[in-house]
Amino acid sequence: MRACLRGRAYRQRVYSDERLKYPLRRVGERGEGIFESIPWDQALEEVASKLKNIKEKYGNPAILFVPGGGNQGMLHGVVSHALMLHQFGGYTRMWGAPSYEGVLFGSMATYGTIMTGSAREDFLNSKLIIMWGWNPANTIWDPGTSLWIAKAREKGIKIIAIDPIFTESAAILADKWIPIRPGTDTAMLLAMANVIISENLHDDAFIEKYTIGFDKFKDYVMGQEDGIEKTPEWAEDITKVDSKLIRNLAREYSTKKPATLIAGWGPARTMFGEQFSRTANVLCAITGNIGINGGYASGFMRAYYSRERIVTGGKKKSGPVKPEDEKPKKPRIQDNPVDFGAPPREDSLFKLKGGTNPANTRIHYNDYYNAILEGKKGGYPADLKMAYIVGTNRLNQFANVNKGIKALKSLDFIVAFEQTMTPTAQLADIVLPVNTFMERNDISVPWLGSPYYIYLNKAIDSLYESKSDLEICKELSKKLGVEQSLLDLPEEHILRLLSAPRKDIKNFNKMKRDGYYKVKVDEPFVAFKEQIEDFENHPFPTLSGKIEIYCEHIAEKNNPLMPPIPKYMSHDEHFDSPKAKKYPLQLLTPHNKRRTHSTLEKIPWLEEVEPHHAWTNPIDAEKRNIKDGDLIDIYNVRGRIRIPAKVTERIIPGAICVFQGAWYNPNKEGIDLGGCANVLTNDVYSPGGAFPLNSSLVEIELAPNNKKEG
Ligand SMILES: Nc1nc2c(c(=O)[nH]1)N[C@H]1C(S)=C(S)[C@@H](COP(=O)(O)OP(=O)(O)OC[C@H]3O[C@@H](n4cnc5c(=O)[nH]c(N)nc54)[C@H](O)[C@@H]3O)O[C@H]1N2
Ligand SMILES: Nc1nc2c(c(=O)[nH]1)N[C@H]1C(S)=C(S)[C@@H](COP(=O)(O)OP(=O)(O)OC[C@H]3O[C@@H](n4cnc5c(=O)[nH]c(N)nc54)[C@H](O)[C@@H]3O)O[C@H]1N2
Ligand SMILES: [Mo]
Repeated sequence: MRACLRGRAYRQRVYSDERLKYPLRRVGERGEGIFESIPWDQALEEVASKLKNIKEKYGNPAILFVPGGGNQGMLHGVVSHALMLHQFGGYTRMWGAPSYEGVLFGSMATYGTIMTGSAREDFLNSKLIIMWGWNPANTIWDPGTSLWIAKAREKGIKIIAIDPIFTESAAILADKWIPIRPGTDTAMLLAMANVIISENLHDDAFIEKYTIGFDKFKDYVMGQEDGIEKTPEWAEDITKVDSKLIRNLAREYSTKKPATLIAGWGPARTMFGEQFSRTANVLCAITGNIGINGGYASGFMRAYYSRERIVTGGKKKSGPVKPEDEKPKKPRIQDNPVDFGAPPREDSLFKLKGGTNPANTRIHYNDYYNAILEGKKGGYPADLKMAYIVGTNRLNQFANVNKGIKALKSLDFIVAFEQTMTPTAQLADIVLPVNTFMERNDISVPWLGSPYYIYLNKAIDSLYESKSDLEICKELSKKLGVEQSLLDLPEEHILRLLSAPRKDIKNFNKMKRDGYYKVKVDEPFVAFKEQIEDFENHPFPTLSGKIEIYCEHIAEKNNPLMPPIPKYMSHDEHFDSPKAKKYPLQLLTPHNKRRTHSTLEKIPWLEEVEPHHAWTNPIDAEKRNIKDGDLIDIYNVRGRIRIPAKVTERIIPGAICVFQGAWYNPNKEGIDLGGCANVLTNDVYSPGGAFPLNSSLVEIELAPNNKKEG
């Protein structure tokens, strides 16, 4: 394992002047950014008294917990705060993960599980690898991913990248780049299915034995259902991908068995993103590429790193489970008392364990500004009075920043636990300095399919007056008068307790000594091997026990925008919507190599890596008289940002790319000179829960005077 460029630059962040040094209290107007430093005890006293007052006056649901992914360890960050607040009676929480909600829905609907990935080593058994909206050279995914793809390429395995952007992965890992119009991938996948079915290239025996609903899908794909056959020619108009190319790729994918189709999370971070994910899963199924070495089921793409923990399938485990309706015996991180007894949301896949995220919560994470602004009158479950913000630059990282400012300003109280003065923290009443993972002990757990636990041992003492989340919660608990049986223990003791249920960690002391622990496996994991090899004893964990091309659970919802078989649909921020006349460009907001979201902004070494520019194709630039390096405005009804243009053929015409994570920094007219993508994105969500952060229409123009300000 090697650190990525962000890991290597992290030391500059630890010692950065941007670090918060003392507890701060707002003195100016909210958002003005004027604070005074105050002693810790006083700051925590104030937070505790606000929490108690609001609880007394309005009840726990008036407290909105706003957690984020700033810390990925087992203990610090969100975990400590959630455990404490549960003992305090809970809070209103939100459902939906921006990373993957559409993919989660698609994975659950098709397979009934998120454990659908395979070990990276297995790439070497494939004959063709399609990276569909996936850029691991930049986003890493788990350590070793790029290395294994590079090894596959060395071995002569053909690798194709399908992405509106010529990404780092397309450039260095792939043999071929297929540019595609954003948000239209489902149409291309359907056209591939059309070719495969028309030319009888599908795997009949596999379909018959392991899937349900193929006939209904076939009717749709062949045009029986709606009179439109989903041919490559039909898809060419929509996707801008040559029909011959679609036809050839369909033939190649279905005949070069085994083949790997990796349907990424980026194309699913769109309106109807769940349809993309489901259609890709269906393509894997009808070609029989599931449960075999060198094949790939796509889906959520989580892989087991330990044979012991394989729980998919098995007669007892599959089938419906009860919604979360009982109070558990011991406090657990996921158990928020405010949610106990709440019935599952109608639109969720609540009959499937893990089918939604989580099923008994009412406010979608991308809808919470409306929830704050409208409260119970607007049909939301609570009138929200305070925001408790931990480990997230929420304002910057979620859609519709301008609405967010209005919503956050309307609250009675905001506390943020942060390391730097982010645009979100700027809006808080109290900002508390948290230390970094270099200044405390924690354990990071494997992401998706990696076999590595990493012991994040404390390297230096806390800088300035910063404290760890655990230390803060220990003190705040006392002031709140809540009993903390778990949090009161010493840090290492808690870590031992939290890692105990993870049977993969066979030797805690060894992990601590070596700094990491690699889980040993007999053979690299391949999802659904048991199902395919011994179906009688290992049904799929869906309601039918089979791969669901048609999902009855979804059919029951009777929602045309959530069809029981996957479909291609347009929406009002799509290239063909009436809005596109005024705002003709499709905005992409992917993850950038020089930041982790908004973390690591303002780190000199990383600033050198790539300036924050808007990527625009020469065809679009020329029409608007924009030259490389010109300062441009990117705008729509939600707002306006001003950054330089990078005119490049690395992006398909009609699309524009503003990497997410740059810090919101408005001038006096409210134009964002920082180039925060979420000034332009829409705070709505797809019927399956996907965050449409890659589905916004915008227009661009030269900035007045074309000179840099601010
Ligand atoms: N460097 C870096 N790495 C990270 C992160 C980071 O911030 N920085 N964040 C981490 C986190 S939390 C997550 S969730 C993951 C996210 O990982 P991903 O979701 O995979 O990352 P993205 O870059 O958003 O999207 C991947 C690709 O999808 C493409 N894409 C977007 N829309 C479409 C579309 O409509 N069609 C097609 N075909 N392609 C499309 C983008 O151009 C991009 O190249 O990354 C993780 N890794
Ligand atoms: N337009 C657009 N927006 C996106 C995305 C996209 O693709 N497009 N991707 C989305 C995705 S996938 C994700 S996961 C989100 C991520 O969004 P966020 O979870 O908000 O991630 P960051 O911006 O990295 O903010 C994390 C914050 O946590 C702080 N922090 C770090 N460590 C700790 C700690 O130990 N304790 C505490 N209390 N704080 C800490 C950091 O200083 C930082 O400010 O962004 C989403 N936003
Ligand atoms: Mo994410």
